[in-house]
Amino acid sequence: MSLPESGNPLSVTSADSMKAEVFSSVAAKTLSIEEMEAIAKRLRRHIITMIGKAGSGHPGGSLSAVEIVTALYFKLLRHKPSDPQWSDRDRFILSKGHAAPVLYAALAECGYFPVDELSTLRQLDSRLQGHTDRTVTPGVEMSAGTLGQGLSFAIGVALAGRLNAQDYRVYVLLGDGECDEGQVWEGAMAAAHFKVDNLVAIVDNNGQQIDGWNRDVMNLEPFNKKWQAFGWHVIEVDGHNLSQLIDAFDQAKLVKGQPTVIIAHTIKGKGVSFMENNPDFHGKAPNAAEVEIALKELE
Ligand SMILES: Cc1ncc(C[n+]2csc(CCOP(=O)(O)OP(=O)(O)O)c2C)c(N)n1
Repeated sequence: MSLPESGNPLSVTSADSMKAEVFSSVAAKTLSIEEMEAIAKRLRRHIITMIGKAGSGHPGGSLSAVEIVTALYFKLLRHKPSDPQWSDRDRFILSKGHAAPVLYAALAECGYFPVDELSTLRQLDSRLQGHTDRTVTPGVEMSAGTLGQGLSFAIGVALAGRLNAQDYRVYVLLGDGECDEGQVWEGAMAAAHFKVDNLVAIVDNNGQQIDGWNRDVMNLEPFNKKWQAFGWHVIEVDGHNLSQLIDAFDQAKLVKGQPTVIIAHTIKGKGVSFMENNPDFHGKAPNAAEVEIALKELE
């Protein structure tokens, strides 16, 4: 399948919306790793461009999550961009709401709203605010920004699916720094207690948070063992390796009676040399010259 340079790889020109839906899901399932890598690169370009234009935002933690979000939206999730509220959709919940740009980039590329709209990031009256707002943005499941809440929210959504006998799955993306929040561990206990096996948490384990390295701010190790001790099935992957991510998501589907967490080892600022592992770009926009260099690196 050949992908257009920009625009919606999953969109079709047919006027028949039913056909379009079928095409969307089939096309997403059949994308090759190379095609998904091309999408990942496009998401990175969108992130840099929109944050650069806005003059504020969070590039580091958006760039580290690109492959995680790509694997979900372009391979794993059962969703209908033309019907964001479709009741049987799989749910993706971005708990680290400051990484909104990576979600907006994926939603636009899937066709939830026009790619051009990405340039309105953080403007007054835009549907794309700095932190996610489920009341205005098609495809956004949770209003976030206050760290620590997404796992609890996701457990509620997953339990609702169970109560309603729906077979959708729930994916929630947490930051590793976010795991300093006590509410994350209350949620972890509850999810295991209630055997919420339609829930997968992914931790974007980029090693850093707002003030620098986690090991200096609040040591999380032994992270894997903590999740295990709380009753979770734990998988560790290279969070920039799409094949490993897809395998992990597939493996999680087979786990019964307990929730799964995927600890995705990533690099903050991945893909842009001067942003990689650089806490300065946690919450700072690149200036015009930096945008130019970054886009050159992402050609
Ligand atoms: C409850 C709460 N406390 C503090 C903040 C400010 N804040 C925004 S991002 C961030 C660091 C988050 O680190 P991490 O979860 O590792 O995100 P990433 O490094 O992936 O961007 C902090 C402390 C917040 N948004 N919410």
